[in-house]
Amino acid sequence: MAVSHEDLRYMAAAMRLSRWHTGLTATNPSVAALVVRDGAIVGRAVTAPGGRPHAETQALTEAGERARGATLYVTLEPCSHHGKTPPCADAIVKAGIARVVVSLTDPDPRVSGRGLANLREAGVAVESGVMEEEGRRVLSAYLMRQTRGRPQVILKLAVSADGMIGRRGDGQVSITGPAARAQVHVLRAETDAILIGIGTALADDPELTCRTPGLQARSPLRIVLDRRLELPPTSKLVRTAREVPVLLTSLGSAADGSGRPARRAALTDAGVEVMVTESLDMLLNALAARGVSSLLVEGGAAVATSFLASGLVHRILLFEGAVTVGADGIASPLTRADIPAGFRLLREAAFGPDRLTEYERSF
Ligand code: AOF
Ligand code: ZN
Repeated sequence: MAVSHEDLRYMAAAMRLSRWHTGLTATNPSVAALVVRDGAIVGRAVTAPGGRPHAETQALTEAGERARGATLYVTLEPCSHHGKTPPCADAIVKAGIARVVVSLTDPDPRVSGRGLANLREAGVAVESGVMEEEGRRVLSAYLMRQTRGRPQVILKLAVSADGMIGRRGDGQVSITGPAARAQVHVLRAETDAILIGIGTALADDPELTCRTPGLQARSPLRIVLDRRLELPPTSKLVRTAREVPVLLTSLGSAADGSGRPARRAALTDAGVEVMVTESLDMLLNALAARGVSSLLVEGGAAVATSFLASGLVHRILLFEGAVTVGADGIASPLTRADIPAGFRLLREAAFGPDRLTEYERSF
């Protein structure tokens, strides 16, 4: 059976639903499933927080007997492996689903086409590749970790009208207003980890948590590039390390970080994890290995420059504020006029007086 207009409509609905748990399902992607029978949705679900149960089994439970003969829409190939839960493909067959419409096949080596093959063998009609481009975007972080062994890197910059990202010295300056800041908090909730340099940590004493009402439980792992372990034990990051994890990474020579045992001990006693890696590449590999699929890079200029220079950035979010910083400003490593080659415009949006331009690079 060919893909109908109705199939596209339900798959689009499933894509929207899947975003609901982005950032909440740990190493598992946030997948959505809809059971549709006689033009009505009789079961709908998204991968549960923490990653289990999977979307399909929950949607089938909701549908109950109505699943018999129905169509299941799912954003990722149903799993075929006995992991922490039994295979979704088996549950689909058992529930009597007649047709399964899928966007992407699952690159997890335990699945990788076997979910679809098992369904077909059991006599279920399968349509895959439906809205595949949108599916790739929605699941881009998971795909990056599974296929490249690295998290998807999102670089966020807030640039003033005169091209600055901050002010030298003590004078703090707010480049964007409350609406843009709220958007950044939502972004933090959707990403698995957030990274800043020690310069920004010392200058701003940020908390880097998600403080949007209702989303606080989604704060990401907080990472500071801190070669000499300079983050003060009195900083907000260290003081909250037991509630939301903090990872200090000492890049480059192992000597600096590990050569300061007293500092290291004070930090680890406060619940901070210290990791020595030789390069950004190795840091990203280590993060992916522990299940981090997306990394938000938030500052400052030196960190942004080194990520851009090493070609590790997949998405750029450029917030442009209406304020002017002036001569003592810190110039942004990037403005709309010099977005690196290979990035294409994804969307533009306004947040109060501020403007967001988002770019992505394909890999
Ligand atoms: C599905 N439906 O909703 C999701 C799936 O550790 P486990 O056993 O939970 O397996 C994790 C893998 O399951 C993950 O790598 C991915 O292949 C798949 N995710 N599969 O059928 C879902 N979230
Ligand atoms: Zn499953």
